[in-house]
Amino acid sequence: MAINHLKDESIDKRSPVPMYYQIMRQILDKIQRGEFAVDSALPPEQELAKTYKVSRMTVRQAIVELVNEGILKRRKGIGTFVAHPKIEQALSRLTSFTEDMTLRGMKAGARVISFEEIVPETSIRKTLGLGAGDKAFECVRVRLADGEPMALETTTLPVSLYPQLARQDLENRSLYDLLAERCGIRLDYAMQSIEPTCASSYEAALLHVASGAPLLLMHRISYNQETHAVEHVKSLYRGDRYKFMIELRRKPSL
Ligand code: 16G
Repeated sequence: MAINHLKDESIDKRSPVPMYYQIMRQILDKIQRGEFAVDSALPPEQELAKTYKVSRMTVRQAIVELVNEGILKRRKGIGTFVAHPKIEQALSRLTSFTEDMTLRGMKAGARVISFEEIVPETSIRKTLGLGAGDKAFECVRVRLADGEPMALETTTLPVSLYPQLARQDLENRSLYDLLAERCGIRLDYAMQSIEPTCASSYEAALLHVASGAPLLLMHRISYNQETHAVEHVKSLYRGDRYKFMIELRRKPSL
């Protein structure tokens, strides 16, 4: 469904706010008001340029910014569309991907890309409390929500904790369910970092995004009730599909 033609919109050319930025905000506002509906096509650049009385270059810059923020989505050879709102995820609880998706009424999936027994790199070995020659399983999975790739996870698990773990155990299965049911491991807490990064061409192909697209890189180390590290996970979440929420409370004394 195409979006109705824009009404004449005005841009303040003398404002210190760049023109492309003003256009961005106007488009964003239309999306928020539902005037530009999810999945509908944005009017062509030429038409927007005419409406805002600016060059196509300026319009393009506004669109690129909105694409980078995940608000608009380009479909090759078809056009630019209003993207689905990002998945909002709280960072205050230790949950699994499966639990997060189920909570949203989405179906969680996992496609195993590789499953190997390795001697992990030094920093991961130290984190997991492994000795020099100690082995771990390294499993790379693409995590899917209703069949759409959302994240790429590299999970490292000490072999001694999960001796019988096999590749097929992790195909479309929840690791946390498996750890609880089969190994009796109850996770207690985790330390997690989050930082921005860009998709390499390999990661981009697996996540169905453009090479160089923004991603959120996370490292999680999860501990059991005996404070032993039981998993190290490096996750790459799609920046165009995810938004992380943190609740901040002010201390009464402040
Ligand atoms: C989440 C965790 C990941 C964990 C996985 C287990 C982040 C950044 N990562 O994706 O560390 O291994 O859940 O999910 O949140 P599962 O039980 O569905 O396999």
